[in-house]
Amino acid sequence: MNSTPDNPSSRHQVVIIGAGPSGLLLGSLLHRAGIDALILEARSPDYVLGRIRAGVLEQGTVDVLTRAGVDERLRSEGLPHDGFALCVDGEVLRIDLKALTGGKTVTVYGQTEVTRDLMDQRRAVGAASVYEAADVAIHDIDCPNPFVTYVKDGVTHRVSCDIVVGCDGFHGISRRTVADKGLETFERTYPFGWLGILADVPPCSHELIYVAHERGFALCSMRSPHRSRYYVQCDLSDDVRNWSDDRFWDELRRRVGPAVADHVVTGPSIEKSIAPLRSFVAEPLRFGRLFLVGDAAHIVPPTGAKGLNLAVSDVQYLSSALEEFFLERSSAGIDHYSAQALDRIWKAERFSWSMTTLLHRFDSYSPFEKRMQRAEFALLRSSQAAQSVMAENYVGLPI
Ligand code: RFL
Ligand code: PHB
Repeated sequence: MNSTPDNPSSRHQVVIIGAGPSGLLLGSLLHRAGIDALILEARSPDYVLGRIRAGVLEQGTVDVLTRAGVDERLRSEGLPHDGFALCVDGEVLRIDLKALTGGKTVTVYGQTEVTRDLMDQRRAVGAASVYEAADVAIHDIDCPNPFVTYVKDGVTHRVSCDIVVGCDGFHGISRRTVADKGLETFERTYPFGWLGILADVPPCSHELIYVAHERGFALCSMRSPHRSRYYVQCDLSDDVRNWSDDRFWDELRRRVGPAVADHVVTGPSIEKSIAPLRSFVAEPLRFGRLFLVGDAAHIVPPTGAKGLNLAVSDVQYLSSALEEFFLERSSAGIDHYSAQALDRIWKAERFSWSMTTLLHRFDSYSPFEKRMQRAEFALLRSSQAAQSVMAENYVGLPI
């Protein structure tokens, strides 16, 4: 998988830190434009592919993946969804995405598969990647010739470049590198997590079901007609070891109610994990020659299925800006990147926060706040305008 020479000193136009979906997609779009980028990833390819995360792709995301030339499997295996269901205290409301948005839909296709398709493409074109790169550090971003150092197999490498892009996720080093350079952060943590399981059983419904129940939120999702993804809201302090498969299935069935529970097919889990929920935005997204992209810059709670989709819109904006920079010698695009991406990021943050607030059980809520949650759902049930706003956001705002 490593495809860069063992030379400890090299030069590339762009160094991308992180080979998650953001880094790989940016690498793909730049390669297609003839711009040479090296990707440095801390983990192994198998580790990266082992992370089970997002599952819903907006049409805009599918369009960008198509432009990157990685849409073949997505088109044959992705599941188009015209709507989803909200089930609040036993009452069901279907959000008809297609009717409410004038024909737009979403595609269910796992982040793991997107990453695999991008990795396969990168390997096939022979573009440079270094996996298991340790101690990655970014230097001189205020100069036109920044450089990045890393250690591989005990040897320190130095890569000089024109541009560094931090695609290294929430815990990466890129954002930390600029923490004392005027970076401002905005954050909300939520007092609960999502316990998720993956199981090779058919989904309980052909569409996703988001459930608000007095015992807590639940989500019925899928990866294919034979693979289901389910989540239940859990305590932040909880541990997956407290959750046998039987306990998970029992809890899920209680929350989804009898009508749906009858269709839940149970089976052994093949993955089980707890994810905390967080809203987070860093501003700005550019520091000299360093740009922040995807989870390195922002986090949304998964309730609106926006994390991966936002990463893709960042990549779309930045790849166009870098094409302008390298091919047309214009800085207009890179100067505009931060403001352009943040405009869309904040709208997705708002949507993810509002879906999270609507559907979860907050132990600290007063009776008034609980009535507000109910009133929000009552408005949705009675107002097509309210449903349209939800649908428009769910299918994705324009990129
Ligand atoms: P990623 O996927 O975190 O990839 C970052 C990559 O950078 C590497 N890295 C480093 N490499 C070199 N040097 C360093 N110092 C490095 N530090 C880190 C990491 O190993 C990794 O390979 O960020 P990216 O590419 O921006 O992609 C973003 C998406 O992954 C993310 O938005 C979504 O997965 C968020 N998310 C979900 N989004 C949804 O839309 N629906 C979901 O159901 C959903 N579930 C999730 C999620 C994120 C989770 N995380 C981050 C805890 C569930 C979880 C558990
Ligand atoms: C998923 O299938 O993992 C998934 C789907 C929709 C969400 C979050 C996660 O809102």
